[in-house]
Amino acid sequence: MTSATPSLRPDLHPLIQQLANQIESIWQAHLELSPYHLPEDLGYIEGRLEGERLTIENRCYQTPQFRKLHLELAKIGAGLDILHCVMFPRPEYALPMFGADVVGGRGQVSMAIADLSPISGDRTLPASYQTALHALPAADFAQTRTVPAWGDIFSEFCVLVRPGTAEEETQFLTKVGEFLQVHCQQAIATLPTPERREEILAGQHYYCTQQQQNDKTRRVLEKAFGVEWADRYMTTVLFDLPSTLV
Ligand code: BLA
Repeated sequence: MTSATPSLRPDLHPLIQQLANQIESIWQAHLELSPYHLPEDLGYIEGRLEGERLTIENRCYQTPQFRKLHLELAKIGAGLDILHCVMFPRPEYALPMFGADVVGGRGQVSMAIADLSPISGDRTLPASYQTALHALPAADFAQTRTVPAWGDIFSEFCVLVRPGTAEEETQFLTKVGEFLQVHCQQAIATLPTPERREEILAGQHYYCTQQQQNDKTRRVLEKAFGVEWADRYMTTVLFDLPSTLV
């Protein structure tokens, strides 16, 4: 899956480059990827934030189990590098939402989060996920970060940290790899449950509306592209609500 668009990757923090490569190679190894088309002006975007250049690069795929796999890389001036990734299951599959966000730059990562977030009516992960996730080696980070108020969507397995050393950056990379291996293996073994569609859609709606309340993301996008553009981007690209008609 190569593309002719310019790539931000070599300019980004090494952890972000490694995560991006790992995410795409696990997707390619486990899932049947086909293209997913974003609104045409939103694939590769350039703006300006307080005189600094903001560049966003999006990669999107779909698969039989996932309506959208989204990997986004962004660079703001020389100091801020971002990786954002969400896997949106199709509403026929009672699968959790995988999400990751890493914010870094100038040699340091200030925030790294990865989770498999439940979307079922009782807000718990499927039993098979719980078993697989409990069996993973425990990660140990010196600095965990406080979950913001809108973060009630995250599971007990959520890793939200400020990795302080190269060893902790590697640990985060490993944890994301483990989450993705579990998720892809579980997803391809899961049968569709169309009778749970309403419940699944409601869970995905709640996840997206909570994520849309992340003021830190919104502020960065508003400063670079304006209030209306930021709102459109957050609600149609980052956290679009699945249509109830599809
Ligand atoms: C935090 N997200 C942040 C921060 C910035 C962004 C600047 C603050 C970093 C810090 O405090 O050190 C910015 N993130 C962006 C931008 C984009 C982006 C501009 O993705 C896109 C262009 N966010 C997600 C996903 C999750 C997520 C999928 O996109 C989780 C699965 C979480 N981001 C998340 C959380 C915080 C954050 C929990 C910390 C929020 C806080 O402390 O208030």
